[in-house]
Amino acid sequence: MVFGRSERRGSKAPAEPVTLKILVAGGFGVGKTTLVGAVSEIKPLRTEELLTEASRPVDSTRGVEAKTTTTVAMDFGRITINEELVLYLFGTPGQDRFWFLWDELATGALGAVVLADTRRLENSFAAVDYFERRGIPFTVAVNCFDDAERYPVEHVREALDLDGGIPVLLCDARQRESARDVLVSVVEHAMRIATRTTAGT
Ligand SMILES: Nc1nc2c(ncn2[C@@H]2O[C@H](COP(=O)(O)OP(=O)(O)OP(=O)(O)O)[C@@H](O)[C@H]2O)c(=O)[nH]1
Ligand SMILES: [Mg+2]
Repeated sequence: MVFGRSERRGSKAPAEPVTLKILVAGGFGVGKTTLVGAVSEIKPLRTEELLTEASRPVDSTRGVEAKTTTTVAMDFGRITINEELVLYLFGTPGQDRFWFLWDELATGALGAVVLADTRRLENSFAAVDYFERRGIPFTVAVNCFDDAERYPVEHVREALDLDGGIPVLLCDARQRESARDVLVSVVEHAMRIATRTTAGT
């Protein structure tokens, strides 16, 4: 959904950029907060709480043993893609018990990133399913953790049972340029779908 664009008729000032809402989703500990923090040009809003011993059996930190906190509401950030386009980023919580927040966060979103970790691909099944059911365009981005085995994107597409048209990319959620490429892919994919729908194909 396009939040808005205001033309300043009769004024020499440039038009305001289009602002779009993008969700950064995926399973527990795949790097959502990291990605929003890496690309955001404003200090990202975070809602991190300490992981407790009691949550260990439920939320496996296998592969991300250094992780001590988890998102309990959302991450928020902003990135200017160019003078015409600004993205507002909403990172979802990863733990299953916060699913009830997703509908609120997804309202008005143009599209989404589903981050995945190939060591725990099953953690991102639910996010793929969520966006498919609601018809929200998404790109799958494999966050390449240093000690994770690398797989070709076509293997990931097969494992997640994705349609051929859904973009699948490899990324490093810690790197600004890499995270930016993922967001541009979401916008391009959503625009392609919108154009097809408008053309009635
Ligand atoms: N090596 C490596 N570590 C990463 C990468 N991305 C994130 N991490 C680390 O992995 C851990 C999990 O990252 P978060 O960004 O908190 O993950 P999240 O998806 O927001 O987690 P939840 O909100 O709890 O679901 C953190 O300790 C990060 O420092 C990456 O690309 N490579
Ligand atoms: Mg998080």
